[in-house]
Amino acid sequence: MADILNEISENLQNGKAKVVVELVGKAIEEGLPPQKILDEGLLAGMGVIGAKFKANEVFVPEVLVAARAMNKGAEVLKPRLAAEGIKAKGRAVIGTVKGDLHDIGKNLVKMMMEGRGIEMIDLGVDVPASRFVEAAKENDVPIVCCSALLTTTMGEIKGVVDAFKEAGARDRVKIMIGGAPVTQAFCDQIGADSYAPDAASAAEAAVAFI
Ligand code: B1M
Repeated sequence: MADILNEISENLQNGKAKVVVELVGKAIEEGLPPQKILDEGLLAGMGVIGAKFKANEVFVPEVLVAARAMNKGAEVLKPRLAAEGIKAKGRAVIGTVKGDLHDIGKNLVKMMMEGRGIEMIDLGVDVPASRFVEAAKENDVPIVCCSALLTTTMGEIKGVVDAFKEAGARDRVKIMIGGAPVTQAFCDQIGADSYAPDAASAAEAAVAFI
């Protein structure tokens, strides 16, 4: 069992998206729990890449292909990560804030929320604050999710909170936030509604709001 998870992790680190997709499929067939495949295969591989990136042992191109393999592998898991038997109705907008191109965490949050029956309007990455407001209004959604992975872009989340205030729409939405540098203290400080440290708790909180 550990072998296939290691293989997933190693192929992800080498950016072999096609092999990762095949191995994730095989792990599912072998009956491994999807959350285990995600945590100990895909995210374990991403963790190694993250540490090597920090230590200047790998660079942006290697990280990009690993990220692509991560997203492809996660797509295979998507239908299986849905919590069985639980159906929450509702819609939410999600995006990575302006200046930030990281989308793996956002995609996982989206996936987990979809798994809980929430229809997700994905604005992608590098999303200006005004776009979050427009999309929430256009689609009449009660939840807005912001992701930020850089210390230099997490301040943009405050921009989103302020943009909703300026548009007179702050009380119509719950603003949920997350991403590696984001904390509960930051959430309280900028006046967002909810901080989630991971995708599963974000989905849990969204269901509770709805
Ligand atoms: Co970037 N990068 N990166 N990078 N990158 C980090 C974030 C960094 C920590 C690496 C490092 O130095 N150790 C560092 C930031 C340092 C800092 O700000 N203090 C960094 C840097 C510096 C940069 C560049 C500036 C590098 C450069 O160009 N010199 C550059 C910036 C580009 C930009 O955005 N403008 C850059 C670029 C990139 C790539 C494009 C190469 C690639 C992104 C590809 C992609 O996303 N498609 C990349 C990657 C992959 C990383 C690391 C290695 C991995 C991030 C990741 O996907 N983690 C990262 C190192 C690390 O984090 N250890 C790093 C896995 C993911 C599942 O976790 O996103 O935290 P995470 O999501 C979690 C939770 O945080 C939470 O749930 C998720 C799942 O449980 N969550 C939410 C996330 N969003 C949420 C929203 C919610 C709720 C929960 O709303 C409700």
